[in-house]
Amino acid sequence: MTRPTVLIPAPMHPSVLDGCAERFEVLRLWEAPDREALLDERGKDVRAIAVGSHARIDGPLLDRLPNVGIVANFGVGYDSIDVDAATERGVVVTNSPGVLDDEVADTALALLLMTVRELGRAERYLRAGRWEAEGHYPLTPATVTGRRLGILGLGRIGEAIAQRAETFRMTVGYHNRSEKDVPYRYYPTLLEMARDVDTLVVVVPGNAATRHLVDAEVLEALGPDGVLVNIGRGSVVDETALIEALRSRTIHAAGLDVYEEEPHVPQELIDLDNTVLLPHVGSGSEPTRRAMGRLVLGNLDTWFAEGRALTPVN
Ligand code: NAP
Ligand code: 8YV
Repeated sequence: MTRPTVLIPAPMHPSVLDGCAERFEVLRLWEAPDREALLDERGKDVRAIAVGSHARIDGPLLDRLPNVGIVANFGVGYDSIDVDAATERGVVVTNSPGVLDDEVADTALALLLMTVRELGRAERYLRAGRWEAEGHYPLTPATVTGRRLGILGLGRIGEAIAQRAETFRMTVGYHNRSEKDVPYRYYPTLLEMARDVDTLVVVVPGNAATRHLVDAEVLEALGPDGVLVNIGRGSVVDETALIEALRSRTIHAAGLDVYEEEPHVPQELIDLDNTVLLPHVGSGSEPTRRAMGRLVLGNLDTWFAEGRALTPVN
């Protein structure tokens, strides 16, 4: 029996590459000497796409793959996929929700602790021999216990962050488009929440509706004790406004895992001493990435066996 053909546009976790190779005929587009020729010659054979590394999947690409039925994304965020274009062409898009919530929430809390308690800087101080030469690292002006946390995007990951924040004795509020049945204060607007909290954690999806939701006005409302953590998507925060707010101490500090133009990180953010910058590692452990990979393979298996997907988004 011939095996279905799956297109993989960009490198993915080895567990997905190996799993696909066991099940399907795989076209590894990024390794093709002539990608256009591969798409021209084999496009009509492709029945599924497995995609990671935030590779762009759009209408013009889908038009070259007339028999594709499913795009299985490695990641819960699917902002690199034009879902409307997929839906118009009858293509199902899937993501990998749920299996990474704890990892990403842990990273968000780590980022908050590192930012408020300056732990990265303190470690660099020790490694540079300055403890012995100059004495104790300066006391941090702020502390984590008792902070007033506002979560922009109380979804799966947001709730895992809220649970952790409670154990740090923070008060928790949130802003979503709709109120949830949770024991946290709901703010109908982001601005109202920013005025009321001193810590803003961003964990909404990146899309046209969330683009630059965190702008100069929101940062001003967060205020001089304010700490911003972005573990969601870079596009949600106006990076130019953030740099200015950090430089002028309109807010106290920021801890970031995601950026507007990844992997580019503006030099201004790197030069500032009130930033903690991680290279999009929120879900980046082997166990969690393997769990995400199993969901990608599970979606493909279920699609080919039963004509349905496990975690469709359209
Ligand atoms: P989720 O369960 O769908 O939660 C998203 C939340 O955002 C929902 O509660 C939703 O509530 C709210 N929301 C959506 N659009 C909004 C808007 N325009 N204004 C205000 N609130 C809005 O998603 P999740 O699994 O928690 O993941 C969230 C995002 O985290 C992903 O999309 C991804 O971009 C990011 N992420 C990053 C990493 C990393 O490595 N840094 C890892 C995983 C995920 P309403 O629908 O009521 O508005
Ligand atoms: C990964 C993520 O960095 O799930 C997401 O939305 O941002 C992260 O888990 C990514 O998707 C893997 O390429």
